[in-house]
Amino acid sequence: MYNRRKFIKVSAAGASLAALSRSAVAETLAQTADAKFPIVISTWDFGIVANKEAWKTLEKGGRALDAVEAGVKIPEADMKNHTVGRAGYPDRDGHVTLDACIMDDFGNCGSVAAIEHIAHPVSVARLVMEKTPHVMLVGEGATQFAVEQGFKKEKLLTPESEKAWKEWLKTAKYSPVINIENKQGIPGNQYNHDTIGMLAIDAKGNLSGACTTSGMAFKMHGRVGDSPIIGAGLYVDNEVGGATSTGVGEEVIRNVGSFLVVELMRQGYSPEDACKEAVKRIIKKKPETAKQIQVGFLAINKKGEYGAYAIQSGFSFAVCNAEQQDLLIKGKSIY
Ligand code: SD4
Repeated sequence: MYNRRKFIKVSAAGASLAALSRSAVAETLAQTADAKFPIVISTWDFGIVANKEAWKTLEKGGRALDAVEAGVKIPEADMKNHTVGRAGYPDRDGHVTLDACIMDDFGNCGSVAAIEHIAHPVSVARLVMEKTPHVMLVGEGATQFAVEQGFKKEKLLTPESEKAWKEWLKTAKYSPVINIENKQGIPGNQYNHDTIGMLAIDAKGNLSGACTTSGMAFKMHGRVGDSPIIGAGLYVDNEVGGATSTGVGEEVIRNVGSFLVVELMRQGYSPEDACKEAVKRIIKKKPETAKQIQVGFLAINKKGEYGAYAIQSGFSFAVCNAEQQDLLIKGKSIY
């Protein structure tokens, strides 16, 4: 018979085994020849400089969570970058509203959406995770929380952004263009990129991710995309891997894209195949819409293997590990 004493003994052993197993698994992986970490990967060309910053933490044996926060703060601070952070393009009413989220190896997560006047939304998201009982704060509540935490309230609309917005107002036509920055020659914008999604595995084999954006330029006031939504723009499961997305957020949200990619990896898909399958789901649901838009996924598994897939060509991602700090890879695409 299963008596109470025995049960307590067994469950205590089980508990300590569970506590042990996480680090034990990580250490075992760290020792195997094919384990490729520490490593950090992120979306688009500007991922190179963001990864370099994250690497400073990873190479010292620091935590992946600290690495991804530090990494994505680079494009958030870049005044030439009009798709992420402080110099992001405004919505159609002239408000710069930012979205960001972060997720750690324990499944903790934090997020802010449509936050205004704060240059580093990813750091606010981290504090939502660490200092509140909530996962997500939006709009004025998010700004209020940030100010309470000591963030500086600033005017984010730059002269270039304002000029681009006024130009847009002449036609006021909202039609997200595929890899928009590359094609439209928007004044002041030198990059071909959008949202930054970053995934890292630290030397202990633990994963974290972050995602930050100003969202689709000239969106409706109050519009929130996939980037701050856990499961859509970002998902991390320390047993399996992590995924992040870029592109038209509405289609990613409809398919809970990043969660889907991680679940596919759990079933045995490689990171690239998992991203491809998620892209195919988006296309299958709305084939006509999909032809007109870009969505890309980037993923990494627990072993440090990575891959990406997008609807359209032109999606790039950056990889940084002990061997290479500035590797840029062209993501495969359906079209
Ligand atoms: C959004 N996914 O707000 C973001 C923006 C983006 O390419 O990544 N654009 O929908």
